[in-house]
Amino acid sequence: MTVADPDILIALGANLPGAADAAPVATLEAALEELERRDIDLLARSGWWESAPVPASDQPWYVNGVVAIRTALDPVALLARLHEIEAGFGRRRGVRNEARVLDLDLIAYGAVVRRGPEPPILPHPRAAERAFVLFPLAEIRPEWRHPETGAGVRQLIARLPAGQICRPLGKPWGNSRPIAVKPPGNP
Ligand code: PH2
Ligand code: MG
Ligand code: MG
Repeated sequence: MTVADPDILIALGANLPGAADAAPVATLEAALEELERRDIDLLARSGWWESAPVPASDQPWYVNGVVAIRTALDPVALLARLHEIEAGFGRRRGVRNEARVLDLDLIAYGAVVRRGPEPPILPHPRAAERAFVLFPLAEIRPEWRHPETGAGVRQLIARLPAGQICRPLGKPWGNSRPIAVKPPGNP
C-alpha cells in the first residue's frame, strides 16, 4: 500500500462474557492489546458502542467498536491472525450470527476489492448496512469511502435500513450524539 491508501479497518464485537467472566468491554480492551502483540499496529480506535443484535433476537446486546490498523500481513494472513486471536479468547465457531465472546471482522484492507470465493471478501459484504460498524467508523475515519461504491460513511449511515439501535456505551439516551438509527415504526 502507498501512503495515500486508506487504512485497514477491523470491527470488534462481543456479547458474551469471556474467561473468568470478563465483561465484553474487558475482552475487547484485552483484544486490542493482543492485536498489538501480534504484529498489528493500532492507528486509531473508536469509543465503545452498545448495539441491539442484528438481526433482532433475544441475544444480549453487543459492545462494538472499530479500529484503523497497519500491518505487514496480507489480507489472507491477517484474517487467519484475527481468527487465531478470537480462538485465544475462547471463541468457538458455530452457527452464523450466534452470540460470541469475541468477533474480529476485517472490514476493509485499504482500497482492496476481493470477491472470493475464499475469504476474506473485501470490503466486508455487510459492513455498509450495519450501524454498529458505521457509527464507530465515522468517529475515527469520517472521510472514509466504500472502496467499491465510493459512498461516504455518512452517506451510508443516512441510508441505513430501519430498526437498528446503536448508541455510545454508558451514555444516557438523549445526549447530542446519534444514538438510534431509524427505530422501528419511524418512516
Ligand atoms: N455481529 C454479528 C451479528 N449481529 N449485531 C450487533 N449489534 N453487533 C455485532 O457485532 C453483530 C451483530 C455477526 O458477527
Ligand atoms: Mg461479525
Ligand atoms: Mg466475524
